[in-house]
Amino acid sequence: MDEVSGEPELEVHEPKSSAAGVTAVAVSMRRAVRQMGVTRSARTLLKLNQADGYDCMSCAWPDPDPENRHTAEFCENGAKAVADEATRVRATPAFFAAHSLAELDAHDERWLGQQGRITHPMVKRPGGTHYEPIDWADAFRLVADTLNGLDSPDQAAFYTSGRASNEAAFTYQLFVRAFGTNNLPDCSNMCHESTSVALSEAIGIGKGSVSLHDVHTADCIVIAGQNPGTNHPRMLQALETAKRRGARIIAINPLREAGLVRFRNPQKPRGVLGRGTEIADLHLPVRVNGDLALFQAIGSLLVGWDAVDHDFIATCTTGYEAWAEHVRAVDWARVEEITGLSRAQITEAAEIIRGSGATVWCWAMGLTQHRNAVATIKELTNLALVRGDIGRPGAGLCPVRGHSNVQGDRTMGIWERSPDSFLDALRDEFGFDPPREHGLDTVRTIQGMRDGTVQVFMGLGGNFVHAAPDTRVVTEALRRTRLTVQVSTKLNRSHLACGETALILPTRGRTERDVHDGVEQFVTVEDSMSAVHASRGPLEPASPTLRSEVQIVTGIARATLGDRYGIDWAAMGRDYSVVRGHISRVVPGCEDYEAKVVRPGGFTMPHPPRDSRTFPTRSGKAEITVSPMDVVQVPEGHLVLQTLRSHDQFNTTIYGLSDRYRGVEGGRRVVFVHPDDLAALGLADGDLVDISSVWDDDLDRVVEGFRCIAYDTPRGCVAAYYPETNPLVPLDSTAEGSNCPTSKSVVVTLRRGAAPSGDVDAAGDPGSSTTEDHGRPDPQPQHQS
Ligand SMILES: Nc1nc2c(c(=O)[nH]1)N[C@H]1C(S)=C(S)[C@@H](COP(=O)(O)OP(=O)(O)OC[C@H]3O[C@@H](n4cnc5c(=O)[nH]c(N)nc54)[C@H](O)[C@@H]3O)O[C@H]1N2
Ligand SMILES: Nc1nc2c(c(=O)[nH]1)N[C@H]1C(S)=C(S)[C@@H](COP(=O)(O)OP(=O)(O)OC[C@H]3O[C@@H](n4cnc5c(=O)[nH]c(N)nc54)[C@H](O)[C@@H]3O)O[C@H]1N2
Ligand SMILES: [Mo]
Repeated sequence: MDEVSGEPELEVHEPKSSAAGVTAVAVSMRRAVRQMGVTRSARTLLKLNQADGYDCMSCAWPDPDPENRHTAEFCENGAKAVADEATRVRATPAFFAAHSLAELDAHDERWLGQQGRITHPMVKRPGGTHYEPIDWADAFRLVADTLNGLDSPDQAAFYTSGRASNEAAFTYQLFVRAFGTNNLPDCSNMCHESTSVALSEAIGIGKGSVSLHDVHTADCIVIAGQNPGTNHPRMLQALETAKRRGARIIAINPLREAGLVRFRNPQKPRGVLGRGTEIADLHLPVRVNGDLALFQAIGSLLVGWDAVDHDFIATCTTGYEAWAEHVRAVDWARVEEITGLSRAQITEAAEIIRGSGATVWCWAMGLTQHRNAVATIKELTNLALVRGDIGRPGAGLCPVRGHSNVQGDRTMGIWERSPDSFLDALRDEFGFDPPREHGLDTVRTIQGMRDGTVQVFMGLGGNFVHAAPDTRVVTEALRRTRLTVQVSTKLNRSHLACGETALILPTRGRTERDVHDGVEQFVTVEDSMSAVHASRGPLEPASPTLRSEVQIVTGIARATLGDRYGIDWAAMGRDYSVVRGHISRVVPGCEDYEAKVVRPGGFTMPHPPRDSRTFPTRSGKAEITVSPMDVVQVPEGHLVLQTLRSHDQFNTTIYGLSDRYRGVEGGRRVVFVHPDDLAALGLADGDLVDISSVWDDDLDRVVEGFRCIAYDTPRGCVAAYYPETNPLVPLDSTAEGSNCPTSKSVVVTLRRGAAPSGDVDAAGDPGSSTTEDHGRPDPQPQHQS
């Protein structure tokens, strides 16, 4: 602790060389008991990811078959997510009366989250300084009147965060389309959108093609741009199973992340006590955004060795010849420069792939958030296709999704560009013709609010202000609107970027029971591998006033639309099986939904490439495509910044200040830099710097007071945490084809900064020149390695 400020002090240690193990179990239990108490912790955690329990909200990794689940089928970070939601702390109307908006805005994101569960619907009136309580009926009326007073339904945008259940998502998109717009931006627009676009074009469906069994039985697993030890810890168990069966694992990542190097399985005594399993056989420390070149180089070697699956290529694909010609001609000098890898390292990877009878190809945000992300993912898909790694056991494409139900939300129609077939099915079920013009995605919604064309913003979950790029721009954009509506469990920064009028509609979470008129309701979710199942929370809701997301959405719909089109919103809000009945008739693959979701383990959605090697693309074949080799351009003296997650956060929710595996404790304003880059800039480990990003408009984008950490990252590539660095990501810098913000390749400069004074200015922010970045700079750093 810092004696003056009472804040913990930033400490930097050597990074860890293995993930999980005893510490992980101890940390999760300690956190859970502190927030929930002993009995509540036991009751809650033992139902997590069980067939008769609820689905963990921390990630979309699938559950094993019901018969193969452990008593404790969760990870450290899942336990933190549960403890965070099931906390006994409450943000009541008295709390909001005691704190003005300006006061709340002076606190950091972690403090906001620590104020506990919001208990009552709250409103900020025009000109108001505080949130005050409002009745549910009045809140719904307020939303309805504002929406109905717009000149056009397209002046409203309806955001979804990927935690919403299928039932909430389905009713929400139905309401939005019945209201008359396709403005359905979602967190996926900032996440795996590049994946959805690339896979839809290449294989005809935007989803991964593997099951958990495929991962267990693969010969080789490629993990590109993903940090499973922190973000999908239960994946490590699957990797360990695969390793024991002899799989070889290639990690492609600028950083040597602990979970990729070694894993100590806390579920097994051997894992707890022993040295653990070596996870990666080969780690390729690729330079940020070097993957496209790397995959083309691997392709070049495979073609040169004739190590491709000619039968599969001939029967199932198009475009092979053009691609083979393109990759045969790769310029190796350029490949080595772009990737920072030697030809020998790349050859070693290609040899492992050549020797593998079945490869699973995994990726996450390290591939999706670059300007050329769609091309990069198509190139990875090319490798899977030429190896015939689709639609056979132990092989396939495995985009590892983030939010626990982000994939299900898309299946349910949360998409600003849903295809006509889906809209036709909605029309046939509900008797109205949904709008056909594509709606706004996340980036375009922000542009619309900024430019005044979007007047109402509603968020079904999430924390738009801190999740979106260009924090200052998005804050100001939201403040220009007439009405902001946030359906939330806990306080976050987005509640402080208010429209003229602002509503907080508090909701029940996954951990909580949902009983209407004495009948217990359940919801359904879909994981990263297309398995759909039921989820039932065990706890009493945080407050009796709370409503479920389905009740809130149907309540707003009823208030706004009355009985337009004769849609029975009240019935759907009362009994979710009515919603599931509609889902079964609208969503392909969900026939007989009610019966299938209650089976233990649920059911798996159809996936033509996986199930029968059929490809619903334009050509009817899987499309092997040619992309020019390119990379983000970094001018002399500049660096490329990737923004990533620490081990102690869930997206914008900051649980604590311990990024244990990377050796950072007690603070988050740090930037990881190669020691030679530090030296070249005249800096040293421990120095404080300001980070500025470079973009061709006139906005100054700077975050201040970041402590440099000399770190094992490729030359020219630096890393810092999201969301503190979101003010640096330019709104207009997005991936070609998917419009996903380029959060993993931001061109920046580092400049020696002034030591923080310790005084907090009016905006509560001593460390940033942008008004919205409220992170306190860490007090005087101390090096301990
Ligand atoms: N505990 C916890 N779990 C989570 C989340 C959380 O915040 N906390 N978030 C959830 C969500 S929504 C998501 S989308 C997922 C995110 O899961 P990840 O994608 O694992 O998340 P990031 O921290 O963004 O990590 C990206 C990884 O990509 C690497 N990387 C960066 N740039 C490049 C590059 O150019 N090439 C390559 N090959 N690698 C690169 C980084 O070093 C890092 O290891 O996790 C989900 N699960
Ligand atoms: N720079 C940078 N920016 C990024 C990323 C990055 O890697 N770098 N990653 C991007 C990615 S992958 C994603 S997915 C987005 C995440 O974007 P979001 O999904 O918008 O953000 P979260 O932080 O997950 O949302 C947290 C809030 O959700 C609310 N909440 C929690 N549980 C519930 C619930 O059950 N119901 C409701 N209604 N609300 C709930 C709480 O109020 C909490 O404050 O951020 C993106 N932004
Ligand atoms: Mo995500």
